[in-house]
Amino acid sequence: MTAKSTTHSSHWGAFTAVVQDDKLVITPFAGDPDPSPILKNFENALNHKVRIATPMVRRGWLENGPGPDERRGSDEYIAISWEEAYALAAGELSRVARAHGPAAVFGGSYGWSSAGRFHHAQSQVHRFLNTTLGGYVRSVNSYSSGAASVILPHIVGDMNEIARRGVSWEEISEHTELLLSFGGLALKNSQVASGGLSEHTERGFIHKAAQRGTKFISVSPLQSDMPDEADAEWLPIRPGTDAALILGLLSVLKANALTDEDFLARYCVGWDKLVAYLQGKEDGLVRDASWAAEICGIDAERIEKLAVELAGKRVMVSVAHALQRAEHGEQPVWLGLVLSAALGQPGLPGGGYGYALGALGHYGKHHNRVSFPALPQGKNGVKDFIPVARIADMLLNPGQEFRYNGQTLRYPEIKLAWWAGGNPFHHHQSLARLRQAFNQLDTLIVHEIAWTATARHADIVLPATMTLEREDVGGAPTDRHLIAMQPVARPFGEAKDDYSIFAELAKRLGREEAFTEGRTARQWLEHLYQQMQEKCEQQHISVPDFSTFWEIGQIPLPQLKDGGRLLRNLRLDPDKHPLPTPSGKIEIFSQTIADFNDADCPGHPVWLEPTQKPDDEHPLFLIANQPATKLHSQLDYGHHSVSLKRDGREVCLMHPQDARVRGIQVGDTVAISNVRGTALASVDISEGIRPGVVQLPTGAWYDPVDPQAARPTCRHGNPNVLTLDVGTSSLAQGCCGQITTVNVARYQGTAPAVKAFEPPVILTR
Ligand SMILES: Nc1nc2c(c(=O)[nH]1)N[C@H]1C(S)=C(S)[C@@H](COP(=O)(O)OP(=O)(O)OC[C@H]3O[C@@H](n4cnc5c(=O)[nH]c(N)nc54)[C@H](O)[C@@H]3O)O[C@H]1N2
Ligand SMILES: Nc1nc2c(c(=O)[nH]1)N[C@H]1C(S)=C(S)[C@@H](COP(=O)(O)OP(=O)(O)OC[C@H]3O[C@@H](n4cnc5c(=O)[nH]c(N)nc54)[C@H](O)[C@@H]3O)O[C@H]1N2
Ligand SMILES: [Mo]
Repeated sequence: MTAKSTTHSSHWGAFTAVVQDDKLVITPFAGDPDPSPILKNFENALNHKVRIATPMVRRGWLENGPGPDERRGSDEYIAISWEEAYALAAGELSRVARAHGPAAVFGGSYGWSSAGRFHHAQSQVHRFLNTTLGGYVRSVNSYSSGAASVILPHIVGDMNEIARRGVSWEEISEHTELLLSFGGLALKNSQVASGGLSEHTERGFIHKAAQRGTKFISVSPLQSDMPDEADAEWLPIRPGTDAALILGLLSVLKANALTDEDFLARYCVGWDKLVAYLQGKEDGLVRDASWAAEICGIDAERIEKLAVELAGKRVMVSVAHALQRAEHGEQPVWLGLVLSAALGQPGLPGGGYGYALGALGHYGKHHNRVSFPALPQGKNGVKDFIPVARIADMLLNPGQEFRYNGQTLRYPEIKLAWWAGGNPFHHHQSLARLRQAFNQLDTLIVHEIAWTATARHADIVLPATMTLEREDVGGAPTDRHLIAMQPVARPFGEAKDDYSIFAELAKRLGREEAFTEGRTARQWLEHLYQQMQEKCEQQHISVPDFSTFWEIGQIPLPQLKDGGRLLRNLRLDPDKHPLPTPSGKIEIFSQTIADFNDADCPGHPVWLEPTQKPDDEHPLFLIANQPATKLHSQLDYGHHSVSLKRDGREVCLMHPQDARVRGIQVGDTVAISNVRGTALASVDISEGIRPGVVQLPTGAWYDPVDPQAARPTCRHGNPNVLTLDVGTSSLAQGCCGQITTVNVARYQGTAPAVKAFEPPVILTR
């Protein structure tokens, strides 16, 4: 008998899967024009030795009870039964809640988990803590767009409207004459979208636009950030200096009377204040092309020429998420908008500002008229929160004040953290500091599919099923297909899905009904589907019933073509469609932000010198960007990810000049170091990176030689041992993981073997 092929979905694409002769065979969704190679990471994932088979408790925690402990990250684990695990976890949660209240529980649980919308682990944690404890300390914003999501509402009124609901690829391919991209439009990034994507269309649209005559210009330290199809001009900028470049461009436009003064007067406020700053009216410093060239490393003549080239054309300006994941990351986001406004482009077909276009497969897509509902999370009665990337600050400095979006807030005192569906030892900066922070906790509880570094720091580890082992519904508001995610394999070992784990825990806390509402996982899927069906009916959209949907595996959903509507409507009638900003216009100057009085984010965009700049000891910039071979740290042990490592290590990229002076050759192992630690990586050498810059993608599982070291060495190549754990500014407190400074040297002797995918020592009783 041949096994039945099932439909499924992931953040990197929809597919069908079947187990044949004990091998998992994955076939991309038939309608996908450009499927992602990341699908191959599933092939060996189901039974990999690094998966977690049973619940585990950390030895030090079991022996000594809850409390701060330096052994987290290097301790042994004891395999226990589910009954024991439920008793320990429910007991500890009750203890902490009784002794300290729900405001001592951190449930932010940031992370991408898997594509299924019901088993979305982070939503499950939130619902569990709300329904059992009445709340928890949460986190706001994201590692993706920490700075942008705070600044954009102030200056244009809404982030979503100019990012996910921005000008569409379709419109760009038909109308745009020049696409000026800061940070590129890498296809490695747009192959991913949360909730899944059934069609990868970016390559096709970029090709179509280029064929029609769109000129692409990529401002980025890495040439490969722009796909070959764009046939782009590459301006290799010094990392972290785009704000200065844009100020220079604005100066040239103004000096040559190339700005659209009508647009600036009608639809914007504060241009005069920015002009005064450009001309040095406040401080005598003129921010012209030569000033900018000095900072950003692009010739003054090229800056002058670029400004002139932009004027009078249908121009789209895009700014990648990456630029704002750095000190003062708010500024390039603000200035990208100002540049498009100075050119008079917002609201014109194929023109204006596309924040994060190309960074994810959601952007530039049309929106579904109706989307699949999210799992309701209940009500959180705790008011304390942190900007998501301030986790280590919170754990290390309880009670300390911090600034955020004009407010002065205080870090709560956390005793217990609960994490499911995220990997802080992937996503956070300065990992030695993060370890110190987690060591302050009484208890860390983690649900994971495999022994990530986060699981290795947990006190109670609960083994979760991976997506292929359960049923769910995959879909994104920007994807034309809703996918029935049918199980392909039985759960690994004793793994259970996050919902079942929480349902059992809720039962022990006397809150089962509140958490489950009496539904099994399948009944929740039917319930959520039915809600969508009702919304469809109201809009006269016909969709089949749940059982038919499940049988056929996928259904198409009708879409709206309303991308870019916010600025188009503003242009149509600013009185009828004012922006949701205080002035109703684009805020080149924001009185609100000015009144916050934070020197690191004043009332109009500025160039502020970062602390992270090369010096004698750290002569090179490090770019720590998204990995091409996987999503974040997920399935790093998968075939595709492993096949592109070398000696089991992540590969970094250097310019030939930088390699030559250090005696480094392709394939050498190098030590990338700074005051915070060292990452070992294998080297590739290419002219496609700006001299003075090294690139090491994120995603290699943290694998410290000595986990307790103050300056750890990661033998696998995780760049977050090196990155700096500070907020972007007092305004947004976003993550600054993208850029730091380092030294690079050839590794002398035999480099230690990578052990990231070997489980910790497990004792059985
Ligand atoms: N230096 C630097 N750092 C960065 C960035 C950068 O540019 N530079 N980028 C940042 C960005 S934009 C982001 S979004 C973050 C991403 O950070 P994360 O979202 O935390 O990274 P993931 O690897 O996706 O973590 C998801 C985890 O959930 C687990 N998982 C998957 N499915 C399930 C499930 O069903 N149940 C449970 N319980 N677990 C599951 C996976 O095994 C994995 O460990 O990283 C950030 N970190
Ligand atoms: N394959 C894959 N795709 C992904 C992800 C993944 O993990 N894997 N993660 C997804 C997620 S959650 C997010 S938020 C997005 C993130 O989207 P981004 O943050 O935009 O992605 P990155 O790859 O980190 O950065 C894009 C490029 O910006 C360039 N860059 C870095 N610093 C600067 C700078 O100062 N100036 C300029 N001009 N350019 C700079 C780098 O060369 C880098 O390759 O990606 C998504 N897509
Ligand atoms: Mo992200």
